Amino acid sequence: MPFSQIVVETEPPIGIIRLNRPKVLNALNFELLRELVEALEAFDKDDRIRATVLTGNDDAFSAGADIKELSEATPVDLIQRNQFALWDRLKKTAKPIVGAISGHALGGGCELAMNCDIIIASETAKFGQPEINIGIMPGAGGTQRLTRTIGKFRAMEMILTGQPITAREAEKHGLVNRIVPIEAYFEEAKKLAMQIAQKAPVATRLAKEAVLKAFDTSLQEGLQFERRNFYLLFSTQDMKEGMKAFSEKRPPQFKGR
Ligand code: CO8
Repeated sequence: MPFSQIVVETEPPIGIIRLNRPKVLNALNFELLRELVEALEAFDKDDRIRATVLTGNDDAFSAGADIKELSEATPVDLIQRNQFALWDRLKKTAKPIVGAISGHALGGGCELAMNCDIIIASETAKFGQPEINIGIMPGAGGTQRLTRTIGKFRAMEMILTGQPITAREAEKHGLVNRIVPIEAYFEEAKKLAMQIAQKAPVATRLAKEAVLKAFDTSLQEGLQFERRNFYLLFSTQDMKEGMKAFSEKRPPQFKGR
């Protein structure tokens, strides 16, 4: 599949997607988002791939929506382009995504980071929702995901002042899993993706789905959802294999069946 705004690599069992518009700090234009969603959907269908690392470059994960593309847009343009349909598809990615984030993660870039399942940040990473500085507000989930992740008061300050936070602050407030030196963040993310990729694929998928449910259901509904997924795993060959391997004191051979 030819891509012009991202670089896609496979190192089975992991896939790697790099945002690749370095001259504009990986600003998210429509084309980039479309390619990103297509690449993630292709990985979801590819049995060789079990987890993805999503990254930018050392200076920028992404500085947000492409302001040049947005500046002339009318509400009708936005509706016709239907960019949000791409964000909805992104949200449905089934396999785990580990974000390897360095430099700017701003606006839509911060929102994209929050669509990852785990975030490894370099010590230079900066997270922010600066939309207010250009007369708009977060539009791809920032007001909701940031608030649920770091709490109302911190989210309110970031969104109303537009002031970014450092990697250290992000770590302290639970917006990233951990910070590593800039030379190591990508490798660390790959290592983590590789670790996840060794697990039973169906269990991984259903567990991710159940954790994400916690964002938009009541506890009771979430628990029911979790239980259904739990039951479902007892119909997989991998469940039998995992438990047999434990008894036989050997590593399991998961097949994704
Ligand atoms: N869009 C387009 N171009 C950008 C963007 C962007 N978001 N960010 C940086 N660039 C470009 C600059 O224009 C510049 O290009 P050129 O060299 O041609 O002038 C190049 O990247 C380098 O940028 P700077 O010279 O500004 O680099 P600095 O190191 O001086 O500053 C900053 C870095 C602080 C990151 C600065 O570039 C900046 O403030 N960027 C804008 C950040 C921002 O406001 N992001 C939010 C955008 S709005 C948004 O994300 C809404 C999401 C809603 C999603 C729903 C979509 C429908």
